[in-house]
Amino acid sequence: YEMQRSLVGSEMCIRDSSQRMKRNYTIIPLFLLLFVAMVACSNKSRNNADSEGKQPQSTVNVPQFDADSAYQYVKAQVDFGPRVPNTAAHRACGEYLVKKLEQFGATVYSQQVDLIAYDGTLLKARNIIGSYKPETKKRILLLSHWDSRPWADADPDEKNRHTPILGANDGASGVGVLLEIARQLHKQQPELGIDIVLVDAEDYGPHQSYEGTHKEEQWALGSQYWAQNPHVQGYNARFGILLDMVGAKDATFLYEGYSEEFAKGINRKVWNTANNLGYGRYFVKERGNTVTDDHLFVNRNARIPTIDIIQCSEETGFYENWHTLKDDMDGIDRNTLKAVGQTIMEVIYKEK
Ligand code: AHN
Ligand code: ZN
Repeated sequence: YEMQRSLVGSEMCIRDSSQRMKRNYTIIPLFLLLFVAMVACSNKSRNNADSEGKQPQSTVNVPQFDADSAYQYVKAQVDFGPRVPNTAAHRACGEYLVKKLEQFGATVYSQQVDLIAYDGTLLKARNIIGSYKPETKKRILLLSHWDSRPWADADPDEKNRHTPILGANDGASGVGVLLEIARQLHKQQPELGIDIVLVDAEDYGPHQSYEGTHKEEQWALGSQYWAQNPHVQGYNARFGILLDMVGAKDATFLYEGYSEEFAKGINRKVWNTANNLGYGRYFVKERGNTVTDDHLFVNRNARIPTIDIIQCSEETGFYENWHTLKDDMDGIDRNTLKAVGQTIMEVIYKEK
């Protein structure tokens, strides 16, 4: 309001002085004053640039990833309820994700496709892609699945094993981190183009009680579709990073097997970056499990070297509340979101 008032005021000043111009020459010192002010201003901004970075071309300022913001994006998804394909919550969350990526200035692609699950269920699936600098050839791919598992088939309580899960960590955490990265990308773009690919129908793999054959192709249906039908023809990226279960307190991320096989150098780049930032207690430089996850099909079918940042543990293999009804917001810790988010920010903004 104050700003508007002063604007109106200065406008009136100009009108007043132009009327005076016809009568006398007081306008000349006014122009002089304006000129001096303009020179002073331009010097000031140049001085600021000098003091902030001596060589603006060689130093990149990596923005700060806001973990509170990421946490809110995780919660917003969980608040829809389980995001199981063919449900109203799933459709509403899909709309929310498209809206957020648009709000954050991405070029948004939506792939709506019918996919057939292992048990014959037709899934109304939707891959959602947000692209930054879509015209740029040099690109980085960031992925996470946004659906949640239809059943808590790993729940310790047998009667819960056919109830859908909230997937706060398994699903929403990775997407929450990527939405916060999108918000940062809107404010300041890195040199490379970035594609945020939110894949659907990752977690509709066979129920633990399923008697038929278990195959890896029964998982990650959305990423399999995307790898064979990318959002733009001939799509390629220098490398990809998949986020899966990146929000639990004291999570540890180890070198996952397929990531080592297909993209060892990217694993080293990311883990070294994390350790240099002081996140070595999360990014532990040890070999972990081999996991059938979205990155497998991106590596195999799209042939983009892609790693999986996924929580591993000795006891259960994954996150302790994996595929249980306890995978809710209580398991989400901002410090872990920050460690993962800031590491990815560092990697994507430093890439030349
Ligand atoms: C399998 O259980 C075969 N893969 C785990 C991939 C996954 C499920 N990630 C999250 N949920
Ligand atoms: Zn899962």
